[in-house]
Amino acid sequence: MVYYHGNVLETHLFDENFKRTSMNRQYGALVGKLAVTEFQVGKAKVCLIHGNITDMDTDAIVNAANSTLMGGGGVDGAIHRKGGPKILEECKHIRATEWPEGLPTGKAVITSGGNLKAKYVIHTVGPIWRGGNSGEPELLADAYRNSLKLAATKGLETIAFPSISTGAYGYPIEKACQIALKTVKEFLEKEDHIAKVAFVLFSAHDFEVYKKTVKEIFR
Ligand code: AR6
Repeated sequence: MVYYHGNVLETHLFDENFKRTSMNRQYGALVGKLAVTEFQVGKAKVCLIHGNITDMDTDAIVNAANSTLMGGGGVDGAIHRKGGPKILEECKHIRATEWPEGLPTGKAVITSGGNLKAKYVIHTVGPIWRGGNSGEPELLADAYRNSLKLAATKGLETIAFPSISTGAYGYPIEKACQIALKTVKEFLEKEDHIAKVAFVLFSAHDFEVYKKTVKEIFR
């Protein structure tokens, strides 16, 4: 079933044949998840996916890391577990050469994807939520913007984001989601090298919040 809300194409993957054919070609391993919502910004497609980012076969997936770059829990742990030791080795090299004191909040660096389907992992550090008056919105926007800039600089065309800062770092999902969507929209309006941005939401609740917010921001 396909629905249009303005420029938002909403596709519900309830039909088995549809799942195996057209969505399979577009989203590969991701089918089998509940739903994908897709919309257009300039030449780029932006989609919302309820799923696991480590399954993505985009050029890059983004890791919600911490400044040590040495791994952790949440999406960071999942990426390192599935991607294998090569990613950590490259992170150690980045720490030793570029960022001996740790990667500052809002910055981004890139490693290979190790054993992941994605060719690269872009590691960024989102802000820890401290009530909203400690520069959190700007720093969260920086994390998205710097990840996109790095992808564009490397000539990458497809990139997948998790919901940065909304797990262990405690950023309220409704507020973080607005920033994530606005920052990506503004970036894509100015930059035409990126062809697809996916937001991969792990929980059904986060996916619903993104679906609701996308209709406000992209109406
Ligand atoms: N795919 C997509 N999203 C995921 C996955 C996954 N496999 N696993 C978790 N999420 P978090 P943060 C979602 O805590 O808040 C780490 O320990 C999760 O549901 O991973 O930026 C780092 O090392 C949540 O919505 O990242 C840092 O120390 C979102 O990813 C710290 O946590 C972000 O949750 C960073 O905290």
